[in-house]
Amino acid sequence: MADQTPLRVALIGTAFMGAAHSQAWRTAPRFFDLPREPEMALLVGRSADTTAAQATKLGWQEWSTDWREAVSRDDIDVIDICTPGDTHVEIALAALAAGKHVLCEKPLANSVAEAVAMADAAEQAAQSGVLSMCGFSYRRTPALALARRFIAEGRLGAIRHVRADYLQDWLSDPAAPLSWRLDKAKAGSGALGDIGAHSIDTAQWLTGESITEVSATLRTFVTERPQRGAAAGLGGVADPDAARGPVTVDDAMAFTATFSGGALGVFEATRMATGRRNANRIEINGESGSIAFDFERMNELEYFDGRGTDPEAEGFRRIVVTDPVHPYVANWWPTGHGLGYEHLFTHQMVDFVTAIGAGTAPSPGFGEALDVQRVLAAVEASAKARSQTTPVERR
Ligand code: SOE
Repeated sequence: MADQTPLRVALIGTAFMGAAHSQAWRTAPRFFDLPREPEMALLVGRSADTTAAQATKLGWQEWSTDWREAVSRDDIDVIDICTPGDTHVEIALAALAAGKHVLCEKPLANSVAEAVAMADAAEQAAQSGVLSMCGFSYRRTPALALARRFIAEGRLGAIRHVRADYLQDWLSDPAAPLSWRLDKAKAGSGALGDIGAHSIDTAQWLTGESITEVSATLRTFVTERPQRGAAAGLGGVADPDAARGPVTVDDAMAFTATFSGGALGVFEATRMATGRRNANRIEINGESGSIAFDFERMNELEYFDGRGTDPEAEGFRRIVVTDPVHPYVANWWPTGHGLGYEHLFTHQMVDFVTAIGAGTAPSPGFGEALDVQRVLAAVEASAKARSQTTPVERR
């Protein structure tokens, strides 16, 4: 008989992702039938004051400032890692060794070596039924899940072009402060790993193909910034009196790629595209059709069916992805009422808990997340080598 005991969760991290995951753990069992009911047992953070306040606000039973407590307690089943990348490997390895299921935020780690260690540990733990997943949350956007279904059904035919650009602007202002996302030691990389990793994962997941080679450029436009004062929004507010410090990651990246099926990929990610708030966009052109998506219009998917019999009426059509026939949508609102960013995380918990209940591997597992990590590393290596750069001749 299926295990119907509650699934007791400890979440590590109290900031943006900690809050997003908290609402998801709370909401998932209220809107979806889950094999086990998640219980929000323990919230872990660095500062006692902040963690206590967030635990009350977000609905956690207990709080702690020591993640090792979460890993060593017998009454915890899941460790949910929402901390900066430099801490992922240590927490994940300890949690897997203690027999806890692990959900880890993206990118999986700060280096390929760390990601390999995590993927190996996850593979070994899976043999005793301990499961792990990486939080590439955009996979849970109904419109993208629909796009994947279309591609898997063969509607687009062989894929020729993948064009993915993830554009944000929260670092456009040179006075925006330093935060951990600008520190290579903590974040691993900048726009590349923070948001480019989403595009890489989405592209490989949608097409079912992997990126086999890249040619890349990384750019840092603002090399020094004021130190962070108070927390607010994504990066916090600058402390006007503090000394400035170095930005050690990329502000923007661009690369071309080859996919295993032969498609040509063009990727761009930046947190300095003024006016683009969270434009996570992807367009895929196949021999018989295309899809196009922009997260700023997340409830819509553009679809071109080139196999039609009416050339006069041919063109992209805008599918409003809010019908019960669409992925994840049936459990929400009446047709046309739309979903938001937070729903991706709710769907992520639904998929994770469903896999735990069924004892099947959740996706993306750490192995798939390692594939993304390898692309991030190749992009950095290519940008450093500049092997493909040819100067333009000028008179
Ligand atoms: C910041 O760029 C950020 O919060 C990313 O870290 C998230 O992964 C993305 O979903 C939104 O933007």
